[in-house]
Amino acid sequence: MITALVDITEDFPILKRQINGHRLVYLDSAATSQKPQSVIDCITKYYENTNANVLRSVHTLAEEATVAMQEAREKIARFIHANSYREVIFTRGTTESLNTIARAWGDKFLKEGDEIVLSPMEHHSNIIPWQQLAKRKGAHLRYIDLNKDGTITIESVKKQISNRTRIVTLSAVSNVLGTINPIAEVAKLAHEVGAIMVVDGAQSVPHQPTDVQNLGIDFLAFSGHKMLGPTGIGILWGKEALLEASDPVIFGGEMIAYVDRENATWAELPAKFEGGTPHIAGAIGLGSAVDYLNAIGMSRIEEHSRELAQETYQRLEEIPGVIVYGPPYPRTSVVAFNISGIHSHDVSQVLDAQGIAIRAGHHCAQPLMRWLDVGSTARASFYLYNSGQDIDALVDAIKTARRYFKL
Ligand code: 7TS
Repeated sequence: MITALVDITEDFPILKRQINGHRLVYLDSAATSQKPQSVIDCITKYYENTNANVLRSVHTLAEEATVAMQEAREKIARFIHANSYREVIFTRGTTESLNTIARAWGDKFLKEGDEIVLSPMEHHSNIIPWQQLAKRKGAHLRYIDLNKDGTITIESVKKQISNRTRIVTLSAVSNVLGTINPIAEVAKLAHEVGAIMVVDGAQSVPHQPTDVQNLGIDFLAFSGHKMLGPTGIGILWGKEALLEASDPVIFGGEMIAYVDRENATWAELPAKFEGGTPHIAGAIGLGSAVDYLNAIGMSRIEEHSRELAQETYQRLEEIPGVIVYGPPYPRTSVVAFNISGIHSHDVSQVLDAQGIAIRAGHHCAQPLMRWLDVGSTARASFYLYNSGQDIDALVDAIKTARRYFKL
């Protein structure tokens, strides 16, 4: 039996809740993770003791807040093996990070006729910014073919990459299929033709060790709220030289070096990309989440997320009438499925009545839904507080749902 990696009742107050008379079984961490007490306390303590704006005033509180935010930034830089804290930019999350890359690098360097290579398994936030960029520039999108099981092969990537490719962008882990994509190999192919490699790490950074040097990538986007941190904070990491070469996209306070009536020059990294008062409590809270993840160990978390997803895949596939999407192995953290004869929203509702929280819908991946030839799926997603007991609860509830719908 797979056991949770953490003491759930000690560390995750929300998991003590009863939902509709049942123990809460939270299987929606791909949408957002729950938060440990230490992160909640860190945010409260910040507002109780330290709250002030950063990088501006020189009083004690302002200095403490500035130092705390800088410490969080450095922690996050170490967590992903960035060369420097200057490469770590605070954003609102993955969506804002990807949009920023498309604007900051894309608007400056993409030209008419250039190509952007991506996959049909991407989340909308790793499709639409590129669609819009392509429209602005007269560039083209090229989609990598998926295998029947939803995986991609290097051969299928090679087919789309050419000397017209300027950007290759790929999620490291799919939020629907649970596939783990060969990022380092794809990055090499991108670099061979002089393209940049962008990675959507929304579902990978929370679940496996991330080393941007080893991956050999150029930009990485991820969200704090999917890795035990607060909502409204995320990271854009980019190679320093590329960030230096790119233009800022949000103009205003604290992102400038010099301003006169007609012109302005930009601040050093990372401030250049952080116009306006940042989400200070969020940044510090994310630093605290990184401490918590480090204390458990990302390798252990990786093993746990894979075990849970792989076992769930097997268990669901054994239930008559259940269709599971994506490969059985290797996979991590998410398992999307349908029960034939029941709409995924009804599945979700019947499960909720038994205290089980899953997501149903298109998961912000409509091109992938079309590729799967379904309107929607149900999806169970896991994290370090889940256990084999939660899989048992899910399996039992699905069996109950089938009986309820007389299937
Ligand atoms: N990319 C991937 C792969 C994602 O899974 C998500 C969010 C995003 C980008 C966007 O992240 P955000 O923090 O900017 O919103 N995915 C999901 C999901 O699967 N269910 O709800 C949100």
